[in-house]
Formats: sequence, structure tokens, C-alpha cells
Amino acid sequence: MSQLSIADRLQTDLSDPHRPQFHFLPAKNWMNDPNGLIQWQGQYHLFYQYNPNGAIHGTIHWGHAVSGDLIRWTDLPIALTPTPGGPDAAGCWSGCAVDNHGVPTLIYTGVRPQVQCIATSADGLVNWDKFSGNPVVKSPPQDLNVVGAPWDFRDPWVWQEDGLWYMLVGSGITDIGGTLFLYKSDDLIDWDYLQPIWTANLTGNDEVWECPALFRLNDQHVVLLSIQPEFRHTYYSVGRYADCCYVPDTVGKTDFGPYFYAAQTMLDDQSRRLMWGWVKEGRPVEARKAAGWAGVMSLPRVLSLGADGRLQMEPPTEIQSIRGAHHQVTNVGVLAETTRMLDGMKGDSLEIIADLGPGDAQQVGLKVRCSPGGEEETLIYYDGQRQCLAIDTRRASLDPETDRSVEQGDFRIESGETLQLRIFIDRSVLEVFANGRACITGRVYPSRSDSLDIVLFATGGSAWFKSIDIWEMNSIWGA
Ligand code: DQQ
Repeated sequence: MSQLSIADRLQTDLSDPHRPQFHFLPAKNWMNDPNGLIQWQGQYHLFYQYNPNGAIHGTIHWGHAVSGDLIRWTDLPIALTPTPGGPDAAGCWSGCAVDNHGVPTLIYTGVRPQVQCIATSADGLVNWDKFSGNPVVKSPPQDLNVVGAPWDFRDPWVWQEDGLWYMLVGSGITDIGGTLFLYKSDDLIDWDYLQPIWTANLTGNDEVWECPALFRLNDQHVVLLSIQPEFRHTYYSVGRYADCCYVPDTVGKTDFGPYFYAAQTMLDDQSRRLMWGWVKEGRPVEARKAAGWAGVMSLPRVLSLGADGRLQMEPPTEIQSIRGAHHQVTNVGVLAETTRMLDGMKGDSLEIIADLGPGDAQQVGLKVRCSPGGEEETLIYYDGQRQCLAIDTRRASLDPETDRSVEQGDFRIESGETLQLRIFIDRSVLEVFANGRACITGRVYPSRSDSLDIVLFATGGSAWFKSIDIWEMNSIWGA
């Protein structure tokens, strides 16, 4: 496997200004979806879609990393490699992991065509033996007009209920929308098709629902799915699942930015439902190839349900273990149409917690990754008039090839509430949590090495920053 030592990793990280320091990504090459998330003997295992042959999507294997604390990861050998002549010869695509009475088992999609396969490990999740009878599901139900050539039918999500195994497989029905097919088994090998649990067209143009998940959260059920051809968001729905049918109450986006995709979750031994997503790149293929890597794993997010029935998320407390030097300012007023630079506080590897009263400002927030002359800057803000949370990357980089846009999502501050923006800046990754409930992820690639300043701003009225705490974040690859 193309693995780098910790020392090599550190060297690579230091010489590449865009390479994240405290988000997981493999030492080099392409990574996409999180797969097979599972806690085993106290260790968190993160598998992921991986191309060991370059920084582009292709020859998809399952990479593997392990962590005792959710934050610092150790690379393990590749878990799944396509078998020439086998049902996964063209790639080991996404799937999940389960504990089958003590036997760790991966259920994944082999291509091409897309079929469902399983593999087991007898040595603590390092080496994996593919089942000789793969594929365990050879094709989608025949009586439905399934999209794709020959079909789109992938990303198994498996759980146990009343002693039986159930599996959802993502797919779509021509001219109708995305769908999730439900199967049942008592041994993970022989599967009976039951029915679609939910079919809908959420974007107006849903062809395929991929990377599905269904899990209980409090007394509700949550469905996650990512939609093609949109390829921008992982959507969630909170609702009720009973008698093999899912009835949605609400539908929303897990993240307002266009980079957080193919999210998957796991339940840990503290009963936390943890979610990771693939953070996509915002620069062209040539730049990715030149960098030698593409794709980053989001920070883990702890899921909960809000009083309004919507999905909420915030980072786990473990993230605090990589906080370094701390800076704080309190009680800073920012008048309408003015900015205020935070003296002596800057960086590209930071956690910022800003607690503020938006006052009568129309837009209030922070500019980060700013150059001293303002040539480069990224705005993270709350828009009180439009009631949304936004990231504006239109001036994030002087490099014209990188993404630039304004991304936003509905976000309301309830009466009596202040706004808390919790911002993780990790070189080219920005992950923003607002009031522990909404998230927006961005990618920025400033071209200047001095694009490190932090500036407060308000427009249309004045705002009051009660406190701003900033921590310099340590690399997760350090000693
Ligand atoms: N990525 C995998 C598929 C999945 C897609 C292929 C989502 O299994 O549907 O790498 O990003």
C-alpha cells in the first residue's frame, strides 16, 4: 500500500499550504465516501473509498484507518481490493460494516454491474476475506423500471432487528425519482427482496439515491441519502419507519455547502450517533493531480434531534484535545458598514467560537483567510434579513481556477438566543457549526501565504460580539 510514515506525512503536510492538518485524509491519492464505520473493541474504524493509483476517482478500493479518540488516526493496510474477474473487478464501492455475532462483516457494492458483496475478517478488521459466493444480491427487483445501464443499485446499509438482518440499497425508478429497496436475511448471505421503503423526487430531478442510511434517533427514525445527478448534498429526513415503510415528517440538508456528500453514521459505545461526510474538492482535476491528493473526511458530527424535529449536529468534545494556544477577546462592538481586524490572532489551522448578538445588522460575521490588503477573504455570516447562514468564497483566492460562490441555507435565531458560530479552519477546509444545529462546509485555496487574518464585520446595522475564543489547532499527525 502507498503508505507514508508519520514523519513523511508531517513533511508532506508542512510543504502543502492547502493540505488539512486535523481532518483525516489518506497520505496521498484520491479519497471519497466514508464506509464501514464501526467501533470494534473500543477502536473507531473508518473505511473509505480510495484510489491507490492517483488523485482521481478510479480503481476504487477500501482504505482503512483506526482511532482511539475519533480525532487522531492511524493508517491501516487497504481493506478491500478489486478482484480481477470477480464481481467487484471494476471497483469496491460504498457500503457498511456490521458485527455478525462476533464476526466483523463488510457489505459493499461490487461493480460492474452493481451487485452487493460481503467480506469478513478473522484478524480484528485488518485483513478481509471475500465470500466465495459473492455477489449475495445479483440484481435489483426485475418488475420495476430501475434507472441506469444496466442499473444503478448500490451502497448497502445493513442493520439488525428482531434477530433478522435488513438491508437498504440505493437506486432510482425511471421518471419517478430516487428509491431505497429493502431486503431481509437471516445470515447476510441469502437475501429476500421486500419492497421500496420510500420513493420520491426531492430535488425535482432525482435519478438515483445513493449512500442511504436508516437509524433510530430518540423515538424517531432518520433517513440519510445523497442524490444524483445533484451531487451536492447529503439530505436527511426525520420520520417514522414501520412495517417496511418510511413516512417522512421533515426533509432537510445535513450541510448547506456543496462539498459535504455521501455521509454515513455509526452508533458508538457512548450511544452517540456519529456522522462523517466526504468533503469534496473545490479546485480542478489538474490541481488535484499536482497536489497528489483529493478528498478529505469531515470532522465527526454528533447528531441529535431539535425541539422542532429537525436534525442537529455538533462536533464531539474530543476535538478539544487538539486545541493549542488560546486567545480571547470580549465585548467588541462593530458598527454598520465597518470591519474590525483581530490583532495578533491569525492562522490557517484554528478553531474559533464567536458568540454574538446580531443586533440590527443585516449581515454579521467573520472574514477569515484574509490577506492584509483584503485581496483574498472568505466571509462566514448570518443574514438576519433573509434568515440564513452563508459562506461567500467569491474572493477566497486570486487563483481563478478555484470555486467561488455564495452558499447559504435557512437558519433562524430564536428569540432570546444569541448566535454562536463555531468555525474550524483547516487550511483549505472550513467547517462551520451554528448554534450546535446547522452546518455549512466550504473549500478555499488562498494563493497568498499571508491570507491568515480574521476580521469582524457588520452591514446594514451594528452588532455586538460578546466573546471570541480562538485556539490554534495542533496537527493530528504530530507526536
Ligand atoms: N461513491 C461510490 C458509490 C457511491 C458514490 C463510488 C457516492 O458507491 O454511490 O466511489 O459518492
